[in-house]
Amino acid sequence: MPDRPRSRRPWTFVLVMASLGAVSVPGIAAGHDARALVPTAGPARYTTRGVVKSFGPERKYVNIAHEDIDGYMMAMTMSFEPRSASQIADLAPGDKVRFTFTATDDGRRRIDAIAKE
Ligand SMILES: [Cu+2]
Repeated sequence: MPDRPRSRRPWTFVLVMASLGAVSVPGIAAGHDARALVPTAGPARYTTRGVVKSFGPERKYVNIAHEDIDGYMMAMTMSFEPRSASQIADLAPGDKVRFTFTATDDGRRRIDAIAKE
């Protein structure tokens, strides 16, 4: 198999970089700024501690005051979705927990594991 002509490679590189959003275009500068607030691309998993504050209807989610999450966000209260109802069935407001969750591209946070401390 002969090598591909080298003259084509720079063009391919530009296409790849453009598809990754690495080539800036003035018209979409604001979009780039917004994305810069998201620390990682693609699903990312984090482990942290927190205090259970409240639950959503039918325990579809749990609001947890979490500690600083390195590389993700500072301490705050936010919602996390269990993967199954049994994951958070025995939790109550005020419980201290340690948990691992996955942050997905669509802004959801799914609990992978959670346990009282
Ligand atoms: Cu948060």
